[in-house]
Amino acid sequence: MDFAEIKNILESHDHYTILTHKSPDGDTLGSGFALCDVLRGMGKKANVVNSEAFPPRYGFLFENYAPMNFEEQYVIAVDIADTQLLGSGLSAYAEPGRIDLCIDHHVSNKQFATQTYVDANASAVALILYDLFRFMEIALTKTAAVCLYTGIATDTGCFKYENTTPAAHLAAAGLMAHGIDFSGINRKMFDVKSKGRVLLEQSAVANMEFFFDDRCSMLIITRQMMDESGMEPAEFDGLASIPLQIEGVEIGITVRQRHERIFKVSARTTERFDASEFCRSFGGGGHKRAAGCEISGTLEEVKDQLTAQLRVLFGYTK
Ligand SMILES: [Mn+2]
Repeated sequence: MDFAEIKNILESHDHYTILTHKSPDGDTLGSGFALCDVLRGMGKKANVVNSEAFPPRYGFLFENYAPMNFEEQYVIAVDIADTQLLGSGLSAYAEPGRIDLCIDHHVSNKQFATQTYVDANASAVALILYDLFRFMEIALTKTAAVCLYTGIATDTGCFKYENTTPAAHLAAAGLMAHGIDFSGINRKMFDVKSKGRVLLEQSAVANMEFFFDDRCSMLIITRQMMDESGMEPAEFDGLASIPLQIEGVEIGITVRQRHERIFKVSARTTERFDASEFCRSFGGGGHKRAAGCEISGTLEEVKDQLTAQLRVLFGYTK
């Protein structure tokens, strides 16, 4: 698929539903609302949907958005590598043939849609859309510029991660020219934390565990800790970057309890290890430096499984 084909699709259909992934982040929401804004600007009807309510933390992306009433004719998924990421609220779309087009940047994309555009070198789906809209010669609204900037900024960790490319900076520059409040966006996305979040970080860091001569650190967040923090789900974003902040750590693991015996594992790595490969051994996936998977069992069993795999990776024999 190329941009000309996507342009043709966006021009020739109407009544779009745009799907975003569960536990939504800045890229899926920024991409979804930017695409919706552009489609509506083209005179089309379009809505953005998520498995749950849109998190208030990202409220500035959809403050001017109201859902439209129409019969859906075309379905587009953004930033969704696998139908499992649709979440229970959108699980009906997981049936084959329900999603017409998927625009994504995950190497691990499962090609579940009728047509798929994947650019694994793109820092964010928002960057793909920025380039697509330029190709289509669309004049972006300020709303769309805010959404696309947020998608690129959040997926590159504020232009710090290894996936930050010259293209990401050029797009950010182009979007800044729309007069967006980029410093306000970055403050909201990267600096401001709720009191509950700071207290949760504090207790999680105090109990952080280290393995293999401190080359691996593990942050554990239990249901009880989450309940006590009073945080909304979206506020848990970014916790996974904490273990790798420690000097000498090459693999940072964050284990978050989803249910009694189900744990969501996030891996962050330095250039020495492939996080995506590590998580694939547990049925997950993602990017080279950042990936995730789910493991079931008790916390101790999950930790044992992880350390066994890490032992192999680090080349420790006993
Ligand atoms: Mn993304």
